Amino acid sequence: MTRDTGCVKTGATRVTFGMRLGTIMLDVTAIRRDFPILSQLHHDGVPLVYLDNAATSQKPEAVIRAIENYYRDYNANIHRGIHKLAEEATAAYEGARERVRAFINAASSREIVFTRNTTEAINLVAYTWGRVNIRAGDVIVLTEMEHHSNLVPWHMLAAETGAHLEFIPVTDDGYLDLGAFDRLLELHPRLVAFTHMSNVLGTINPAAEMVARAHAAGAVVLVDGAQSVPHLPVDVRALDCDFLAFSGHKMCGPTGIGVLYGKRALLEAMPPFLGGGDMIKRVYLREFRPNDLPWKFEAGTPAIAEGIGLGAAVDYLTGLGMAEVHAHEQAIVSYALDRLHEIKGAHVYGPPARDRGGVAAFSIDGIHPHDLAQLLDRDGIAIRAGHHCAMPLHDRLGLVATARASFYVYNTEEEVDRLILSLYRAMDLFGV
Ligand code: 7TS
Repeated sequence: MTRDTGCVKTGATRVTFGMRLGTIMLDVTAIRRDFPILSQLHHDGVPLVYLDNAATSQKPEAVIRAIENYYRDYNANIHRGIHKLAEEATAAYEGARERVRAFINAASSREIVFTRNTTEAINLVAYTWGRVNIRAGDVIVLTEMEHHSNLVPWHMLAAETGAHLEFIPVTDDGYLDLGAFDRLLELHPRLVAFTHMSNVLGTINPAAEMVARAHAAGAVVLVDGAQSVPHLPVDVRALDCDFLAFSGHKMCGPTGIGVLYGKRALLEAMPPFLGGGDMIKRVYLREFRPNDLPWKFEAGTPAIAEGIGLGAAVDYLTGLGMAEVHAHEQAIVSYALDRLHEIKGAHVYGPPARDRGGVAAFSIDGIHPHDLAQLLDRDGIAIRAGHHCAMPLHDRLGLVATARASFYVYNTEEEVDRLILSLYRAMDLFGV
C-alpha cells in the first residue's frame, strides 16, 4: 500500500492510479457514460463540468431506470396489499433496505430506518432518544465543523431540556483538536455527535478513534455520514458508532430518501417519532402499540420509488468499489489542491489531500465567492459558493463565504484544468 498517486493517459482514456499503486482504480470514461446529464452541453456548447457533488450527486441511468420501472411496472403501496403488485413493491423496497444494510455492514436490516435525508435522521434521534435521555445540565459534545443539520436539532433540544452544548475546536489547518476533545470528555457528556467528513474542509475525522474515546467516557455517539458514506468505505461495526445518518441523494440516489442506522438495543428503547399508519402493531381508541423495528420509525406511506432508487445506487457504488471511489477522489482533490495553490491570491482551506475527501473550499483575494461561482457558470462549471450550511465554521475561519469545488466518481483532471482556467479568466475580468 502506498499513498503515491498519479495518472497515465491510455489513448482517449485517462486511467487513474490511486492509493494502491499499479491498480487501476476507476474507468472514468465508462462511468461518465452511465450519467446522462454529463453529456449535456452548457452555455456556448461547452460540456457541463459538475463540481457541486457535496450538495447532491448526479444519478446514473441504472437509478433513473429503477425509479421509472417501479412506476411503470409495479406501482403499489407497500406492507399492506395482498395483490401481486403490492408484493413486488414491498419486496423491492425491503430489498433496498437489505442492500443498504450490507453497504454499511450493519448487523441487521432492522437497524436501517429510512428517513427523508440526513437532516430528518438526526432530528429523529434528537426528538426520540434525546427527549427521553437528555436532562437539564447534561452535556452534548459537537464540533465547530458541523453542518447546520447536526447543530440546530441539538440547539432545539438544549433549549427545551436545559442541556449544555460544548464544541470540539477546529485547528487552523482544519483538523479537530483531539486534545480538547479529551478534556471535554472529562465532563462525561451524554452524547457526542460529529461529522465523519467536513462538507467544507473535506477533513476526514478519525471516527473510530473518536467513538472509542467517547464510549470510554460513557457517551452515546452519533456520526453524521452525509459526506462519508457516499465517498468512503464505511463499516458501522468497525466504527462502533451508535447512530449513523446519511442521505441517498449525495450517493447517486434520488432525493427524498435518507437513512438512520442505529444499534438495535438503542432503537428498541426509543419511543416512536411520527405517529400514523405503518408504524403501529395495534391501535385502540385511546392507545396504540408500536410496530417492530424498523417500521416503528416509518409512519405513513414512505418514499417507495426513492427507496428502490437508493437500492440501485448502492448496487452501482458497490460495483465500483468504495475503496476505489475514495482513491479516485483523493487523486483528483490532490491535483486540484496543487493547481489551486499555484494561483496567486488563492486561499485553500482544510488539510492536505491525504486527510481529506473530494472537497476543496477556497477563496481568491478581491473576488467574492458568489461572483466567482457566477463567472464559472458562464463557462459551464457548476460549483457552490456561500457558507455551505456551516456558518459557525466560517465564523471560526473568519470568513463569510467560500467557493467550493467537490468531486465524485465521474470527475477528471481535465475538468480541474477547466476550473483553473476559468478562475484565471475571472481574475482577469476583476483585474486581480
Ligand atoms: N451533514 C453534512 C455533513 C452535509 O454535508 C449535509 C448536506 C447534511 C448533513 C444535510 O444533508 P441533507 O440531505 O439532509 O440536506 N450538505 C450540503 C452541502 O454541503 N451543500 O448542500 C448540502
